[in-house]
Amino acid sequence: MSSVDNNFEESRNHMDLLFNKAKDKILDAEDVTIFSHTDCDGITAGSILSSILDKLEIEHTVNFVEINEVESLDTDTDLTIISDLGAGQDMSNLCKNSDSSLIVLDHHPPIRKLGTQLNGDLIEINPNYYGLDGSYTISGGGLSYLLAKVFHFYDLSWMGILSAVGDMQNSMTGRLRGLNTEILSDATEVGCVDYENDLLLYGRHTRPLFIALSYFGDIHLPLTNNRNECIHFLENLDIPIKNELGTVRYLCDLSMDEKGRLFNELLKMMTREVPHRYVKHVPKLISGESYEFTFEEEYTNFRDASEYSTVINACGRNGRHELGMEVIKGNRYEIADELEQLTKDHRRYLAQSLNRIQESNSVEILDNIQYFDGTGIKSSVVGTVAGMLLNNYDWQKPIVGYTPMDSDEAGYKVSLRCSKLLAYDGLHYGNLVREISKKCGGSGGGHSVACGAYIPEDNIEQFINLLNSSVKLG
Ligand SMILES: [Mn+2]
Repeated sequence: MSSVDNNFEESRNHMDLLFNKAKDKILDAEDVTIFSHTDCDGITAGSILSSILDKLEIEHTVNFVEINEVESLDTDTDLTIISDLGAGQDMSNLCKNSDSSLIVLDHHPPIRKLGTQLNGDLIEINPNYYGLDGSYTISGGGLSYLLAKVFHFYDLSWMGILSAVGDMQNSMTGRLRGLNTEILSDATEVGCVDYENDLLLYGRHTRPLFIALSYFGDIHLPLTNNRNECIHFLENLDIPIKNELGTVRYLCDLSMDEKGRLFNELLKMMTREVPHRYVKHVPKLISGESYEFTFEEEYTNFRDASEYSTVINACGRNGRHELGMEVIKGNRYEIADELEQLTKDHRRYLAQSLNRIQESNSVEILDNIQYFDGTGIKSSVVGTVAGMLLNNYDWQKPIVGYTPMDSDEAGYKVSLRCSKLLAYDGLHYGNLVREISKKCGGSGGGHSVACGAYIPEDNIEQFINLLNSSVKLG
């Protein structure tokens, strides 16, 4: 079977057939090796797979790896499962003889045809085989949950939501779509996830409302980085910034009525700030679904899916993937201090990096893009820093940051971030960066509004110039 099947029901059934085959492989295995990606989706996928095997009491190890490491991986266990990676890589090494079995659960574009066999047994499950776009219909962790589902482990469904949000699958429309909605309905049925229409302010449970508002949006507003202005703005809307007991209020404390007033006022303000062609997209920037884990305490980093994904990303970007996995698997008590220190250090590091770039005035503005040399910033966070800089500069141009790679290899890690509004113009920056990085002897890709590449040391200037000349702004 290699043809693309557009009938959703049939596609879903075929995927389930493969998930059941994978289930049999797992039940037959004495020991299993899991490889997963190092980002939030990958860490969550690894946590789901590990939770499945824990429940089945099957011995296993979990390893978090980068894309460029995949082709040289090796194991001696009966079964290997690779998640959030593998579709785009040569798997013959992990599936080299008749006693080896490999399950690939990836949502990235596949290089093999559906049903390809290698020397060992290969089960590859990928939404793209069925014409379903893996960048918003399901994540690596989502596929891992669908595997958990054939064992009836519905209690892991919330992790599928965490991985989808961590993978920004809801970023363009503000809500989860495709197979993600199946996971969402499982999760609401079990009662571990609640979702509602909400304002898209980051920090629903942990950032005082007026501060959340000062960071709002990927375009520059009169409110941007101006806490006093935000306090005035809320006062004028008759939205108290403190409750009767004098403690500060968070977005999660607002009534629907208050949220409605805030939505209308933000809509007016943003409509004034953006060029006319973007006006119709503005509501999508302000409102969308929020996802909450009902079993987590309110006012913590773990209640809101998007805040939770920040914690997991902080672990991943500091090379502490196993810590992120322990958090997700619920072994939080033993690691609480370590985790708090890590997130604190991470926040401080980001703030320092941001200040350094701003104080040294190192953002260069070209015709169609803006960029900075982020040498000295860890390559794992250069994209986060770029995103934080965006609304302080010209939000109508994508911003690109680069820094030497953390590893010994010579070359630059490049990250691009842009306002969602630019993506609504129809240019997919992830695809553009993929093409241009290839021309420069590197590799790259990613989402439309957040993507990256590896570029050989001598070609960074060529990359910047090619990108600048390929972007045509409206
Ligand atoms: Mn992913």
